[in-house]
Amino acid sequence: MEPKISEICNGMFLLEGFAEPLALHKDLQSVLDFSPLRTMTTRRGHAISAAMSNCGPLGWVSDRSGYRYQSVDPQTRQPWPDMPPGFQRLATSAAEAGGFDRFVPDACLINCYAPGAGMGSHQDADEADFSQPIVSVSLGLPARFFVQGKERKGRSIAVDLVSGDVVVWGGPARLYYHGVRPLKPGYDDVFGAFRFNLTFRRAA
Ligand code: MD3
Ligand code: FE
Repeated sequence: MEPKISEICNGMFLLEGFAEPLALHKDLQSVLDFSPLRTMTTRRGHAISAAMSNCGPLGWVSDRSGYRYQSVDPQTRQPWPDMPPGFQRLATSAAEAGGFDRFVPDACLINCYAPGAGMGSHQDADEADFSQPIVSVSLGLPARFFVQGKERKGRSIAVDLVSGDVVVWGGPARLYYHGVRPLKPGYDDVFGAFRFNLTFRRAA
């Protein structure tokens, strides 16, 4: 399938159908067999509604001490599982399609949304170098994503993402506030009653 590329706003590129959900499903399953999905909490002790895990050299974690990237899974006390080569290739080629050459992610955060789960407006600002893009891959149930801008106020842009869609965020959009509306129930032939999102980053 010929992927369709559009620039939604400053540096935010939507690559429709760029990823192959069935191929990613197998790799995702092996990663989650090693480092299972779990509920993380915020510094204040509130549960984050998306279940999370990671693969690659660094993983994003949140607990009573706050947010950070670390090389060891706090649950298994082992390094996070390797980033599958198919994940790396996808992230690098999607970034290139968005105009970012030689993107090599060192972190892949896996978010899993059940119906009703969402993500409030936030910035991704825990990484070392904001000139590096972020690549996100949507799998399973569709979701409505929203983007605000440099500040957490005003009108937001809505983007509906379906399984296989990839978004590349660079330039000004890299630090825009964004979030995910609560997921509607449904069923996906590959991923069942869930939405998964893979977020590839250069954290260090
Ligand atoms: C816009 N996840 O994990 S991915 C996150 O669908 C996160 O699970 C959402 O936001 C999800 O932090 C959205 C899309 C995304 C990722 C990074 C961004 C959008 C972004 C960084 C800057 C602006
Ligand atoms: Fe984010």
